[in-house]
Amino acid sequence: MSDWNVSTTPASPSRRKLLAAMGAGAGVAWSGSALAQTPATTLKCSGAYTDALFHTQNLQQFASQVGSLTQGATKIEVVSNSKLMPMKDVLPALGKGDLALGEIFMSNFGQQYPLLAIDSLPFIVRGFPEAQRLWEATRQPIQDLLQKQGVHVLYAAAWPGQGLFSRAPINKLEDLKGLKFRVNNDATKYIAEVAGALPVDIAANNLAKAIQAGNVDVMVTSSTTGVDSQAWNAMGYFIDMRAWIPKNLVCISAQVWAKLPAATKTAMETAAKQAEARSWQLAKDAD
Ligand code: PCA
Repeated sequence: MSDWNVSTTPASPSRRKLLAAMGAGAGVAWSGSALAQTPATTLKCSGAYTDALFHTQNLQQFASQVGSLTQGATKIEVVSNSKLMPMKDVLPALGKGDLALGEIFMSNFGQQYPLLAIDSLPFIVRGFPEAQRLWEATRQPIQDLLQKQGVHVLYAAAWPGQGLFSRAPINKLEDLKGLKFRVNNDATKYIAEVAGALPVDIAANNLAKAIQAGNVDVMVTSSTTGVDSQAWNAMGYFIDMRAWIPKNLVCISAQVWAKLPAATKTAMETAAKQAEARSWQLAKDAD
């Protein structure tokens, strides 16, 4: 396991007291002296989006809640904007234990794990309540699938419905022919191919630059990503299709998870539950 993703520092005397109190309160079977020696652990978390985006803010809130619930014993350092690694590398890195935590766009991994493409099938859900039901129905198999890859799912975070942005009006399928169609999963790639467009795979954090450079004519994404990538500078047309409501998954390496003290696991589960509930509300508000 690389040490740049998990680091430890000695516990300060005041934190040691808090740790001892927390351990006792949570019924954790650690002695005061064992806790006194427990170093603070910092876990790095790879975020795929800009600081201003609601997903990153929610992730930061999750991280700071874990910090406060563990009285500073476990700190999560969110590194946003894929500065640690490209999002496509996050799942394998978590599986190998080279990365502690990370946020991924679930359907981006649909080619490798078809189950992860389930929330990006067009027109399967017609709104947030149905999207939530789809998640409830698929959460367990998705968790089981990723667990086998060495990845423990903490929470899912929804995006607003996906619409079509374009430089020129799109009235029929043929209007997409030959256009540079930005893709971020199998669903968008398939649509681009069927329409005779040119699929260009661009991560969300590189989208603003790509649009500005003229490398994207059309894309299917949320209103929030449209704003985040300043799509209006180049794309004056938007069809509010709400074709699917995809999700991010925030995950921890199963190797890292297995080594966490029980109280930290409980703190992470509590914070994850709240982050998941917040994300659905944030997605609705942002739309
Ligand atoms: N924005 C991200 C994922 C879905 C969305 O709305 C993107 O376009 O990659």
